[in-house]
Parts: sequence; structure tokens; C-alpha cells
Amino acid sequence: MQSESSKPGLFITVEGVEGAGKSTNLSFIVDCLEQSGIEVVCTREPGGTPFAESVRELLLAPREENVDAVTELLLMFAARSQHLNALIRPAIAAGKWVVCDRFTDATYAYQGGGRELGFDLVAKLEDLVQGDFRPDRTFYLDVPLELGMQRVIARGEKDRFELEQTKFFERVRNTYLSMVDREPERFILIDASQSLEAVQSDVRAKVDGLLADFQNGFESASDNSVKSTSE
Ligand code: T5A
Repeated sequence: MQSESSKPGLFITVEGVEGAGKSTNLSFIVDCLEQSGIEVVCTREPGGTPFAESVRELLLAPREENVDAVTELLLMFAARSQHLNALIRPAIAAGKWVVCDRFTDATYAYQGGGRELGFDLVAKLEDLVQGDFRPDRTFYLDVPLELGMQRVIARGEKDRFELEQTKFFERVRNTYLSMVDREPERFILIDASQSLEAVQSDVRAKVDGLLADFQNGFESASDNSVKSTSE
């Protein structure tokens, strides 16, 4: 549809608790967009560039030493700053759509909610690192914790976050759901407890709607277009 155009691309994120099916559906979203002729950059957080992927390894490796919650929060944003400036912003400015597995909503949910650091500290770092850059649309894949964990366990070894207790993940999911409620214009809520076929049928319908909106002069939930053209 557009590449290297004068029009900036969109920033789409995919969120959910462990095992919600983010990675699986992210590939599906990318396929749907590419079939429509859109040039897509597919990425993830924490990570997305070689340096940020090294920070990801630091963050996810299970370890004996307890990792302080603020240390974890700062590392998430350190990786994000690199990712945003080296990959996401340039791609969007070049007219590509960036589809990202997790972004700052995950920090609100996991560090703000799960680790109980609260929203204010996360919001301060969000402003510092991102200015007013925000996702245009966010797919939130909602799944009951037990079902998500069953899928993770069936897949194999757990990372440092997946070793957390149920209470932690309850806070994470509740934080996500409260954000979905607060920003219905940005979040696209998907019932991810259904069969993969049913989930992808819902995702496909939402992507088609997004493409139609885009063709009819998409109204972004963020201010990225203004930013990326003015930078
Ligand atoms: N984190 C991240 C923070 O704390 N703060 C932050 O700011 C950020 C950015 C890594 C961790 O980092 C934390 C959160 C995370 O704990 P991650 O790499 O996104 O983040 O890791 P996970 O959430 O652990 O990703 P997973 O791979 O475990 O889950 P996905 O991507 O949601 O699930 P997916 O697609 O891999 O599917 C899991 C399995 O379920 C099957 C799939 O085939 C697969 O086997 N599946 C289904 N089966 C039946 N029905 C369906 N509908 C299915 N959908 C998928």
C-alpha cells in the first residue's frame, strides 16, 4: 500500500499475559498486512536491536540474585530507548508499519502493576524516553492466567518472569484490563481463550477494519505522525 512514502507508517503493538498467543498472532497480523501490500517491520520488546537484545538476555535469565524492581524498570526503558531511536522511529518515518510484540503497556502491567511500582514512575520514564510517541493501535489478547500458563508449560523452560507467583500475574492482567477500559479507542480486545482458528478470525476482522480506517484517513490514537514528520 505504501513504502518510503511521504506519509509515516503506523505503530501497532501486541500485548497480553504469558501464553496469550502474542508471538503466534503477531506473525499472523504481519502476514495479513503484507498480503495487503504494506511494508512491515516486525519486532519485540524487550529487544529489537542487537544492543536491546543483550539487555533482554539480562532481564529474562533466571538468577539467584533478586533483581530490584526499579533496576528492572530502568533496564526496560534503556532497551526501549535504543529500540525506539535505532529501529522504530526510522521505520515509521520511512512509511513502514512497525508491529511490536509488547511495548510500554507491558511496563505499566508488569512493573507498575505486577511489581507494584505504580503508574507515576512508569509515566515519568515514558515521557522521558518517548516524548509523546505512543502506539497507534494495541491488540490486547486476553486469556485466563491458568490457560496461558498451561500453554507456556507445554512449550518448555520458563524465563525469570514466568517463575513468578499467581498473585503477580493477577495484578498484571488486572492492570492490562484497566488500561483497555481506559483507552477503548486504542486497544483492540481479543478473546484469546478461543481456539487459534477463532482467535485469528477475530484478529483478521480487526486488521481489515484497521486497513479500511487507514484508507479512509486513519485517526491515530497517538501523535506519532506529527512527530515523525517533524523530526
Ligand atoms: N516484560 C516485557 C516486562 O516485564 N516489562 C516490559 O516492559 C516488557 C516489554 C518477556 C517478558 O518480559 C516481560 C513480560 C514477559 O514476561 P515475551 O518474550 O513477550 O516477554 O514473553 P512471553 O509473554 O513469555 O511470551 P510467550 O511466548 O510466553 O507468550 P505468547 O507470545 O503470548 O504466546 P505464543 O504465541 O508463544 O503461544 C504460546 C503457545 O500457545 C500456543 C502456541 O502455539 C504456543 O505453543 N497457542 C495456542 N494454543 C491454543 N489456542 C490458542 N488460541 C493459542 N494461541 C497460542
